[in-house]
Amino acid sequence: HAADAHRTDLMTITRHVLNEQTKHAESRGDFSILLNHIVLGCKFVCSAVNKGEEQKKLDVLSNEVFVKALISSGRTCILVSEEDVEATFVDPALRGKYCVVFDPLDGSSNIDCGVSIGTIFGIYMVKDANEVTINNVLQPGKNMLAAGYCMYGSSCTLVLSTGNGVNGFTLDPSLGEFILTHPNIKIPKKGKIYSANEGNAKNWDGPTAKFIEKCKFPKDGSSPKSLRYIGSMVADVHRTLLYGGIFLYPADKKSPNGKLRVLYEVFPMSFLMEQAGGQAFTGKQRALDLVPTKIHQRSPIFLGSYDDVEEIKALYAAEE
Ligand code: AHM
Ligand code: MG
Repeated sequence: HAADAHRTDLMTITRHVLNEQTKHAESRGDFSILLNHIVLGCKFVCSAVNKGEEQKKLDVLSNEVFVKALISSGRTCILVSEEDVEATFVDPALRGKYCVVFDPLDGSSNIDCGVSIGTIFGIYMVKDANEVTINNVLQPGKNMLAAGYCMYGSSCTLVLSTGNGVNGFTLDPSLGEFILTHPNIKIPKKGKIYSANEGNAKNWDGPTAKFIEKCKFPKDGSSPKSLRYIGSMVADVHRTLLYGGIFLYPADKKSPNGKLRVLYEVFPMSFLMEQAGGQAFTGKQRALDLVPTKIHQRSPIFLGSYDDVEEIKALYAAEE
């Protein structure tokens, strides 16, 4: 049976990445090795999360796991983690050409009640291997070579883009392998869901408030959108990617830069959205054009279906 043949011809994430890399003649497999180490970190954290450890422990453990996995790949030179105040400069003897920015366990305030949480990562190439400075990770998101997240939920799902579309892999626990289950993910052009912390509405600016009002009370005869908000970015973005719609963490009077971090939250998710045919906007510009000046910088973010992001862009443009 053709179907059976398909089921036994598994496209693992390793096989997928190796296939993609062989398209580049100059590739020496460094990227595949780096990714294998990231995948190992994801498997480790997935198993720890499933054992039900407490938040505090899991936060620290996940960071340790990823820092060690990345350094031991021998392919990294600078690491930026949400958990560490300063960037880590890899010992010259273990250095490689990639810079990795990551949030080892995002949404960790949700752990103790069992809501999905995840790891988010982005990968840059060092500009000049002889001059490893912090500027290598203060590059706009559009310079990322790859980005992805791993969601620890009812199943463990890894979504990855190496700049050539978006693919989703599900961990098969019996094999210990991520198998391609969602090839070439495209976000619906327009969605029926909006996702925001409406508890902040009192402090929103005009365009954000107008946008959400339109979601609830559309004046063009269309149906109101549904609200879905988990409060765990990986889960909210994952749903947005698969079902369409918009996810926003806007600026407000108290937090003029929003809440989410540019390097390891906003950029990787924006990269994936664009690669899936959606858009990501900061309220001022295309998110991936932003040039960060600090590693833990924050930015407002609106991302999701192409048409839905167009609407918020129009509202901000009308304000100027
Ligand atoms: P964290 O890094 O402290 O976990 O915060 C990031 C999380 C995101 O996962 C989520 O999108 C956001 O915070 C939710 O914030 P809020 O609780 O203000 O709605
Ligand atoms: Mg976070």
